[in-house]
Amino acid sequence: MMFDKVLVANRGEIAIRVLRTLREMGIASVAVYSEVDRDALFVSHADEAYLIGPGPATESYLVVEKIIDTAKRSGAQAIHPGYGFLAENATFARACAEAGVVFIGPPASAIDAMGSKIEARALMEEAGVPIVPGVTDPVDTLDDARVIAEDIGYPVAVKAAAGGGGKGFRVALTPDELESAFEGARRESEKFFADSVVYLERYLPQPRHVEIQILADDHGSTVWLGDRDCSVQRRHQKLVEETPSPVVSDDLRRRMGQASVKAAEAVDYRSAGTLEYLVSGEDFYFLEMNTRIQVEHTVTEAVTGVDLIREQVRIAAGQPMSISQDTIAPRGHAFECRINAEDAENRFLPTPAAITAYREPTGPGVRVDSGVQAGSVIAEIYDPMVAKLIVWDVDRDSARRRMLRALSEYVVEGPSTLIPFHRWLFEQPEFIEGGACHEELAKFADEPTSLGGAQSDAPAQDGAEREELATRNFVAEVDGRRFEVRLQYPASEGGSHNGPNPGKKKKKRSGSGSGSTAAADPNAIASPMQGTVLRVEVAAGETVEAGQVVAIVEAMKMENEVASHRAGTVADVAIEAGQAVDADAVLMLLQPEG
Ligand code: MV4
Repeated sequence: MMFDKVLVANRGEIAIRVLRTLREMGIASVAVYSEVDRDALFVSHADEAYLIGPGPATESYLVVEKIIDTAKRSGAQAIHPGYGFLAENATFARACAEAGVVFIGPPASAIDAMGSKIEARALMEEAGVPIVPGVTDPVDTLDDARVIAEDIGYPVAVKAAAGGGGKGFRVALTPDELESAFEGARRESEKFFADSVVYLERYLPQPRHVEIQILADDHGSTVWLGDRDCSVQRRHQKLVEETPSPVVSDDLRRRMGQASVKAAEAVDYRSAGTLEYLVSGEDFYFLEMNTRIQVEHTVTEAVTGVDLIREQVRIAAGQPMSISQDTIAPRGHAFECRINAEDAENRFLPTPAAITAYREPTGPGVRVDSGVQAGSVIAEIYDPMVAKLIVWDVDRDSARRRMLRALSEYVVEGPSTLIPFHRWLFEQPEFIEGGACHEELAKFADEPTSLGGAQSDAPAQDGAEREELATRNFVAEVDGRRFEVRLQYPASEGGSHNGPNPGKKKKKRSGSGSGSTAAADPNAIASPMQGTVLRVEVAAGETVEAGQVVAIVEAMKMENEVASHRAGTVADVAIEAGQAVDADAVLMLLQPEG
């Protein structure tokens, strides 16, 4: 029996994505929203909506009882969790079952089985799915790690058992790097997952990240729906996804698909799921299984024509899926660009702000899955990924050009977004050739970077002189010809609609908390960002090499290694572990050179 009413336990673009399918299926929908999301776009896409608490997700979107109570109160028979929040929470899946509400997702046992990366590796090995060479048991001590690493052979990867998506992932290229990789992975895992269990794998140099979409129903059918290449990542954050992978042969793809079906069957999987692999040449190695609908499911939908959310709902209602392996026929090529409210030119830092003007691209082969509109406020407390731009065309290069066309139509004013970054990336020769763009992305590692050229909204500035620029577009007519004029001015001079305000005083940079700023002192090692000092790696009097890590600063739950910009002797350490620092704050001083 199909559901009459379904609750969507999520927010933003994915809530809208699910609500759209529910409406198409004739199923009444229920949204839940936090106080911060009262005016959010997704709420208006639902038939009913319920306030579930304050902004922080731990007090709203993550509170199992509130979500289940709301489902009961509204008469919803099932809950779709989207991705993130409660999507891969086995306790939530079980609580739903106990409350007599259907969880639109896999069985709790399958979530559990894939939750521990170590257990998943053992299960997959048993099922005949190739895994990255390494151990399938926890590695408890550094001494054990040394022995195992020699056995696996360097370079080795140290990974958190509870991890995934790169959290608690460290690499030791040589034995002398093992201690810091081991301790780093442990510490990060403890912090994120309250679990310090780690394991060791061979580190594969420059692999591709290729995943396989699967669907499984209660009627004995498990199918795979092609691959997605997610190799363009920065700090384990995916930026662009595409299908089919430009580096995967038809034979490799078929082997990966068949292995993925075996993998799903081994854990008695139901619903939509994704098998992540590392690909190197014609070989593939299981990394992890994501037991949810993923952000990038859209590119699979674009080439297969299958509505994956609709299949999830059908499967959860006990129906057979509407497709079979021999009716799945991917056609053409699709790309997805994540439109994050982030500034690529400033280390991809989030740019929460109100959207003052907004226009989405449209036209042939273009899909926008967005959670925002003009007037929306992008809140600091939620994910900065606010929209996805998906294009389809008959082949990769046509799709790439179509993406550039769509990006050029996309207008977002207010926050900085990744639109200028994607316009730059999609023109890079390495990207055009289907490369993973490791070097192109490395440019954006630790310091402000200019995208250069006319594409950028904020062109190059001298490092020390750099100041945030605001942009206003004007139209000028000269001799009856129309010109679009982009005016840029220091953001500190006022961002009103009237443009620059010369009367306003310049905003002072930095200041409180951590004392002096590095400005242009060649002897100062500065914090690249506002954050908290986790560790200080050197003491006054020690000599350091250029590039040596001298401190670790945590910001937005990321550990950032601060390296010395030159060789020298530490004259003075200005900070200690636990201390809050501003961006550009002096962490330590080197003795003057010469
Ligand atoms: C690896 C790896 C190399 N060897 N594991 C893990 C989480 C995901 N975000 C990428 N992960 C990797 N795991 C072993 N044994 C390299 C990566 C990796 C990566 C892989 C493909 C494409 C881009 C990547 C960027 C960073 C890390």
